[in-house]
Amino acid sequence: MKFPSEPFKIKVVEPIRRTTREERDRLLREAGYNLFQVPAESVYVDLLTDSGTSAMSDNQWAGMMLGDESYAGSRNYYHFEETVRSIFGYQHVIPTHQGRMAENLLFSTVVKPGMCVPNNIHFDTTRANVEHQGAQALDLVIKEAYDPHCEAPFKGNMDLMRLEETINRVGRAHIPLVMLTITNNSGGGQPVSMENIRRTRALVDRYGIPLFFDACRFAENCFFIKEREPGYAEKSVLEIAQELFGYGHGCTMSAKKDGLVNIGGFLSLNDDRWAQDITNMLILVEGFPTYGGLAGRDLEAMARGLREVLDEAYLSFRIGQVRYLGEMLEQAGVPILKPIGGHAVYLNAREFLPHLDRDRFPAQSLAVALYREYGIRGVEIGTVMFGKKDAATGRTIHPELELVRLAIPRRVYTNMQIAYVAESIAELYRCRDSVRGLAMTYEAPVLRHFTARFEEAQQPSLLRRAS
Ligand code: P70
Repeated sequence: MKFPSEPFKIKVVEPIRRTTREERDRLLREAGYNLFQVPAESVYVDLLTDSGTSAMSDNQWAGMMLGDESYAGSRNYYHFEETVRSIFGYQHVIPTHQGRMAENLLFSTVVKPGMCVPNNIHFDTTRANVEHQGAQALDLVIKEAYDPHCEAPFKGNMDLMRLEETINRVGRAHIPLVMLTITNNSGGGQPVSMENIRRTRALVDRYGIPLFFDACRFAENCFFIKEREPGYAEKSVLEIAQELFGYGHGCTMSAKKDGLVNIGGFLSLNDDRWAQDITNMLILVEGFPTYGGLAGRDLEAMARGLREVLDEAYLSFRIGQVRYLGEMLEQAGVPILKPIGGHAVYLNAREFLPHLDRDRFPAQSLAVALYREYGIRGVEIGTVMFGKKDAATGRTIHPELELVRLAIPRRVYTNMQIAYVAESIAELYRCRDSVRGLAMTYEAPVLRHFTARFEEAQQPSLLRRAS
């Protein structure tokens, strides 16, 4: 079988509702054509994010019942700490309620105004947290990352020439740490190779700069290393993870992805001084160090999830399911970003809707059409999310790519539902000329994509399907 079938069976089901096209049309108008404003109950297949949307296993739910809700020293914390140490290998383990709090604690402790933090590509919360400290968030990924047709196996890699040039230009004193996001979410869920990580470490060592990972999707990255990098086929994903994290000094993690939980995160590092300062801040803003904004049961679910995510039968199903969607779309001629990412398939909206000018928000228009016609929700990763106004001319500076991300929640949808998504998108592609553009009527000053409002630039499209 080309695509591994599900290595689990379903014990609990959550009903989902089909809506009519008329209903969705009304909901879209009420939501100002912003899919973040559409109630989740009116979505059939929800691919907005893979974050916090995983299905937990019976083993995790059983662990929830063993939650020890003591304020200090809960047994679940010790289990969690031991699990994180055994995979990531860093001395200090600091739980947080989700990833961005780990980022906030780290950056507010070590980043000062005027500094800069290089990364392959910063995710929006890391970028916002770096900038919040008055520092600059620099993206130094290899240039192939911006070519949607380039099939390179490790398009998340750091451009080491640019990294060295940056260190020499701004000076070591202005770079508190270098980060690597695994997998590189903003660049299409692409992995970073072990060789690139090893060489990044060797480079930062010459300047005495610590290397941190944004580890949200570390298991998926390690699985790609096993599949694609010479010398790793015979190693277990756990061994690969241990080697990978061994090249770093610490990591931030949103366990809402590869922790297989609905809420949770952590920060783990070796430096005693940084850990002490971060822990003091944690007590101020998040909670006591043995729970960090979570319940004991959440820590137990996270400890168990971090072990389960390394199961290779799970990972080959997981990566296989995303690939299954991508390959069905490719066969139908739908333009997607290549290679297919670890957690999502990204539709290339400029090629999907070439008749729409970039000021008509092609990726947003495509995401809206997908919801209206089929009840499928993806997320725009294009001008709405990353476009910037040029202060001098008032014109929009567009990001490199105009994408709709279809992020697949872990262990949630069956391959039949994934096939429904592929067939729907193939059908939409056949009538792509009828998709109309949008005009923005409201935008907030920061992170505008969550609350922006739009209106249709022309009459709504009328496709053949009724629901
Ligand atoms: C996503 C979510 C979160 C994230 C991440 C990386 C590489 C840190 C975080 C923050 C966010 C999202 C985007 C669009 C719609 C809904 C949600 N990524 N680093 O889906 O973690 O959310 O726990 O604070 O990808 O990619 P947290």
